[in-house]
Amino acid sequence: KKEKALKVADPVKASIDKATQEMIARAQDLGIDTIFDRAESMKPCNIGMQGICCKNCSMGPCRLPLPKGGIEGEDTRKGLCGATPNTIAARNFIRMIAGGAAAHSDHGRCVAEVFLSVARKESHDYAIKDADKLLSIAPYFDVATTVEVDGEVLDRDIDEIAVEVAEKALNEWGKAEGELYYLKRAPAPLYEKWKKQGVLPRNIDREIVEIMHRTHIGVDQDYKNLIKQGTRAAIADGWGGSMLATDLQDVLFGTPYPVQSEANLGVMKDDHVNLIVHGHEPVLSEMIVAAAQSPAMVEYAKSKGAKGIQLGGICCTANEILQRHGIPTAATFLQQELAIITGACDAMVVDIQCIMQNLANVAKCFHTKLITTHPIAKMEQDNVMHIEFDEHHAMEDAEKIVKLAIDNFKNRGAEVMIPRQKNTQIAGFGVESIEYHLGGSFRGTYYTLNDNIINGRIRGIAGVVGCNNARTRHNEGHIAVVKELIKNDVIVLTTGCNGIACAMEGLLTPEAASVYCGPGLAEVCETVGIPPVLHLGSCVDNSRILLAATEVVKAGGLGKDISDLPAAGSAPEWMSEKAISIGHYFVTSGVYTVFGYMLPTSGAPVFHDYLSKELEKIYGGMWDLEVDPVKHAQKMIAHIDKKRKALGIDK
Ligand code: SF4
Ligand code: MSK
Repeated sequence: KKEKALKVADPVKASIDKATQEMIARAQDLGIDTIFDRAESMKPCNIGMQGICCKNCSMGPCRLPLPKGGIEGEDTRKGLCGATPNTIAARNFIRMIAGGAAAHSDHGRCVAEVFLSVARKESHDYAIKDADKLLSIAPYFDVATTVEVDGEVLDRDIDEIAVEVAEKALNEWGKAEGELYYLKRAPAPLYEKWKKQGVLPRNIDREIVEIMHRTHIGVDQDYKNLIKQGTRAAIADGWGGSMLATDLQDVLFGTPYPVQSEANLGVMKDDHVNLIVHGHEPVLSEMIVAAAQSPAMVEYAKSKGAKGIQLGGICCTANEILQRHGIPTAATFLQQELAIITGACDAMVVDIQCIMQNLANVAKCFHTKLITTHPIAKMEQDNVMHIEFDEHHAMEDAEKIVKLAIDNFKNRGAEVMIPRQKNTQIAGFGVESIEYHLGGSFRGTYYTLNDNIINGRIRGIAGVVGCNNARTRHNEGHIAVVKELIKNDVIVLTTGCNGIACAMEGLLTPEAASVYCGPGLAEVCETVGIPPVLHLGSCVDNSRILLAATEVVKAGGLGKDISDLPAAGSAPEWMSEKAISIGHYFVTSGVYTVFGYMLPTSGAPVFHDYLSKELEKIYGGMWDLEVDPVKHAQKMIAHIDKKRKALGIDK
C-alpha cells in the first residue's frame, strides 16, 4: 500500500547529500512519505521549543510564552502552581538529561551483564578479546591484577580478574554507598570541583531517579539546584554509564584501531544480500558480523543466487561495527527510511535508540524484513518480526537473522535503485591509537599532539558530535562546522552521526588534509598519515573524548585541567535527549560546548544565562547556541584562542 504525504519536501533543500536527495525523490515518486516530508507537514510548537511548557501534572500543560518584545521589568509569568519559566525550563532540561543518561547507561548495563555472564563462563559465544584493556581498567575498580605467592609476585588469573571487574562494574548502577569508581580518572582539579559542588554521582540509577523525583510537581523549585542534579546525572553518564559501556565493549569485542571502509547508501550492492544493522548496542551485531562472514553463510547466500552478503550499518550500531570490523556505514539517522526505499534491503535488524517507528510503514512497501531484537524496543506494526536476543544463544540468534535475510533475497519485487554515492573512510580511532599514531605518547617528540598544539601547528581540539535533525538541512551544519574548524588548524574528534556525515563527505581520509586543512594541521596529518577528523565511534564513545582530553592534560604543557585546554565541543544538528546529557557532561567537565539548531531554554532567559555564563565560573565550561555553522565554528575557535592566550602559547 502506498501512502501519500500531505506536503513533500524539496530534496535539495532537505539534504546536501546527493544520495539522500535521489532517494527522497524516489520515495516521493513511489508515494511513500519520509521524515523529510513529515517535517514539511508538521511544524514544532514554539512554546515547547523555548522550554517553557510544563506538563508535569494534569492541571497543565501550563504554557508561559515570552511576551512580544521581551520582558520589561519583573518576569511575572507563572504556571498554576506558581512555577516560574526558570523552574519549568530547568525541570524540562534535566528531564532530558535523565532520558539521555538513562539511554546511554542502560546500554552500558546490558553490556556489563553480558560481560559478567562471559566472565562467569555462562555465555559461550563471546570471549574476552582484549585482556590488556581489562588489565588497564581493573585498578580503577580496586581489582588486583597480581598476586603474591611465597614472596613472589605473579600475574593473577585473567578469568578471576574478569569476574571481579564485571561484578564491581555492574554494581555501579545501584550501589548503596560511595561514589562512582571512574570519577577519579578525571584530572584531579576537575574531581575537586565536582566534590566542592556536591555533584559526585553516587550510583548511576539513583541520579536518574532523583531527577524524576525532583521534577515532580511541588519538589525542587530552584533552577540552580535543579541543574545541579542534572550535572550529577550527566557526569554519571559520561564518566559512568557511557565510559563503562565503551570500556567493557573494548574488553569483550576488542579496542578499535584504524580501519579502512566506506560510507553512504552506495555501500549496498544489488547483487548481494543486503543486511543492515541499526541502533546502538553492539552485543548482537558483533555476532551478526561473525555469522555473515562465516563461509557456510556466504555459501548459503550463493546457493540462493546472491554473490555474497553485504553488511551495512546505520546510526551507532554502524559506528560500533565499523570501528572494530571495518563494516561499511550505510546511513545516518535521517537516511534510515531511505535504506529500505532502495528496494535492496533484504533485512534490517534494529536494537535500541534512534529507530524511527515509520520504518515499519516503509518496509510494508517493499520486501524488507524488519526485525526487532531487544525486549525493551518492540514495534506494534504487524509486519515487524521480533527475534529476541539472548546472550546465552547469541550465535544461534545471529545465524537465524542472517539466514532470514538470505532467504528474503529472492523476494525483491520493486525495482532496485541504489544511489552510487559512497566515500572512503579511515575510522577506528581511540585514545590508544591517537597516542600511537602521533608519536607513541602525548608529549615529548616532534609528532605528539601536545607538542603540536604548543608549537601552534594544531590550534586546538574540537569534539564535534551528535545527530541529524529533520528541522535542519541534512548534514549541512555538520560539514560546514567541521570544514571551518580544520581550515583553521583545529583537529576534530568525531562520534555518532557527525562521524558518519564526515565519512560521507570524504573528511575521514588522510587525503582530506591537503584539500581542506590549514597549513599547520595539514603538515601534521601528512607527516603521520592520519585524517584531520578522527572517528572515535558511537554515542557512548564520547567518553573516549573525555579520556583523550584527560590524557592531554596529564601529558603536561597545556594546563592542569580540561578547562585549561584549547578545546571546544559542538553538536551542530542535535535532536536526541542523549545529546543534552552529552552536552552537559562536556560543559561540566570544563568544555565550552556549542549546539546548533536551538536550545530549549530560550523562553527562560535567566536560566539560559546561567547555563551559558555562570557555569563557566564553576566548571570552566559553558553552553552556547549558534545556528549559523560558520559563526558556530568561529565561536569555538575564539574560545580556543582565548585558552591559548591564557596558556601563553598564542602566536
Ligand atoms: Fe502547571 Fe505546575 Fe502542573 Fe507544571 S506542575 S503543569 S506548571 S501546575
Ligand atoms: S545515532 S543519538 S542520531 S548521533 Fe547515536 Fe545519531 Fe544522535 Fe542517534
